[in-house]
Amino acid sequence: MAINSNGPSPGRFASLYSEVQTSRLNHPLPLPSVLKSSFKVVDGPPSYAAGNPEEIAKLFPCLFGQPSASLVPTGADPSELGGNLKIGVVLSGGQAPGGHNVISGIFDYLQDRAKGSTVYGFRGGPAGIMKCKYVELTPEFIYPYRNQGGFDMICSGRDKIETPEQFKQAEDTVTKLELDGLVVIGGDDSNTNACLLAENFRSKNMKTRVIGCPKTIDGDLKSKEVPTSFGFDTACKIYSEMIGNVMTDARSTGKYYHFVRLMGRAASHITLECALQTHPNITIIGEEVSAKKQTLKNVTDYIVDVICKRAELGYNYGVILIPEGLIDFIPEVAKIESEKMLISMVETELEKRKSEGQYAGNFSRQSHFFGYEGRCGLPTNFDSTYCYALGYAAGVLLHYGKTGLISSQASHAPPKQPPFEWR
Ligand code: FBP
Repeated sequence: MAINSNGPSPGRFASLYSEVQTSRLNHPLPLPSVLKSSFKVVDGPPSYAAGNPEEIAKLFPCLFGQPSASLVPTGADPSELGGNLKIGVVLSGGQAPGGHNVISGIFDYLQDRAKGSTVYGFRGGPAGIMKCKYVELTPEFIYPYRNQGGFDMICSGRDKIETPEQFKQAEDTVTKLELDGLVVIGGDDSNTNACLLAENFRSKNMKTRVIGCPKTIDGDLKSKEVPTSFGFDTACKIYSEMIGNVMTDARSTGKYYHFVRLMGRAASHITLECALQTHPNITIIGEEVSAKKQTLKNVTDYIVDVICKRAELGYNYGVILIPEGLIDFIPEVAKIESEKMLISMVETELEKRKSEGQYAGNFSRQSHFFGYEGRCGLPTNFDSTYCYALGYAAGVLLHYGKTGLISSQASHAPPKQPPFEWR
């Protein structure tokens, strides 16, 4: 049974799924045109390091400088390469909408072009590789997760394969399962770890190849070659809807300032994107605070200045976005709930200004943290399609014996219809 358009009827899941989830099961997943017909993999430019190339070359003596790979349309059919591959897949790090579709894409590629192949899902993240905890993925097992949020198909974890003992455990597992390939679906740390695994297997002449897929809602795993990480699009749209609701609430009552902290520990990309989508009254961007060497007092004063100006106009309400990682950008304070700390500092400063006759408004506030709500939502059409293509392409790369590469989709020409021109 194929999972593509002729999987089990979504009606089977009606008792478990909402109407929306059931309708998402049937949402079509168009592949980029190059993946739909005959193609071959050709070598691209050699890999390089954006910084510290000498150090990185020493860490990856087998892989550094190897060529990247691109897919080009041709008369060749990858099915001719033969099948019977054994592939493992692992979800690593924080959840991001679309992970299930990456797995569906890998699985469908193997069903379409390498028949007779087997896919194992490692349970609970990299720990599943080290402990050899896995499940064999079948069409029936995978299908209900198609276009659904979360990582619950095989679950994730934040363990890393770092020590010599852990590398040995990973070697034992891939040897026991006779894996031809392993796909690591993860963020920057996880993909670095994937590359170390690839280097380790290659240096020992093991047959297992490793391919990464770029995931993180934080949106900070990107480069010229990797236009975006999956999950960012969905998470920002979910948060933006919630922020929009809070903005409407604020305007409806005219009563509160809402301080909204948004997920994104090391980067403020989510906060910036949500600000662009919703236009709140104030947005604090951690990288900007850091670049301007601002202190907490500077940030507080900026917020208080805006609140005072709005009060003069008769507006004693508003919405303020704060990135989760703000405190990491201001080294002077420890890790605490930044929105609550800012509220307290803003209240103190407003009281001071009131006593000095500089502020005559009313200040009531609410605090929010929008984080986990956005990590497991139903993937948007973009993330659904992007992830499916990422997984499909990861299957191609492994079929062609590639290792130490990250699967990527990019548009080389302004697309008429988004997914079809991706390569
Ligand atoms: P990944 O980089 O692994 O995708 O996770 C990043 C993140 O979304 C951060 O923004 C957030 O602070 C963190 O996960 C929280 O995750 P948890 O509480 O599950 O460790």
